[in-house]
Amino acid sequence: MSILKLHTFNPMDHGFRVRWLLAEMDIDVEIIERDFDSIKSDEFAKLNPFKRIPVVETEQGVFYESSAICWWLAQKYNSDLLLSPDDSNFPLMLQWVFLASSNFDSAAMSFAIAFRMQLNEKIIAERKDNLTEFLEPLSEHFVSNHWVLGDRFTLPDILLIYPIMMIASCKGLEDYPSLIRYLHDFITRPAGEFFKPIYQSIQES
Ligand SMILES: N[C@@H](CCC(=O)N[C@@H](CS)C(=O)NCC(=O)O)C(=O)O
Repeated sequence: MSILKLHTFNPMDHGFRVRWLLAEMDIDVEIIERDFDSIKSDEFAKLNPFKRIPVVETEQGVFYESSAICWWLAQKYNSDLLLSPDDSNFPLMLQWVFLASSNFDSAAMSFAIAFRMQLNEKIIAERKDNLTEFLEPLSEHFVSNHWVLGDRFTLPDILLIYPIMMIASCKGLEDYPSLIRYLHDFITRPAGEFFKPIYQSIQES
């Protein structure tokens, strides 16, 4: 039995990051599928008072916030997806971890929610427009960099791909071929086996 339990939505949510990281590290996880009503319950509030997922239950306690969970797990299992603080690129890695977890993530979710809930076209267009200031520099970055830190695949790639994938699933990536290339290279990594049926269902939805 796995020592880790991950509360997550079907087909996916920010818990995607945790699942992917664990797959990269070849660590088992027990998935506890949740729906929107169940995460708004008093019972779930005992796990996360903010009533959001993902949440992990571990031998060290119960935690939420996908990027924090990923950082902790990568460090706990000594993953080479994290640079050492002595590495000259460490601050750069940190910069991308926060970029992937803050404004860009919020802007991407805001667009994806509007698109999926079929809010009025003006709102969808506005939220898509708000993404441009992120997508343009990102797209430029991935013209000359294979991964976030060049040739080396690291944790911020796992964090960054979630909002990029959500945008792609809402037809928001068509104008950015380098980001389509990045997404493709990411989801075809060996760790992505578990994800193939999930990705297909997102594309079809
Ligand atoms: N910053 C949080 C975001 C968590 C989050 O917003 N999760 C969404 C699912 S992807 C959720 O629980 N939504 C429920 C709601 O908005 O009420 C993280 O990275 O874990």
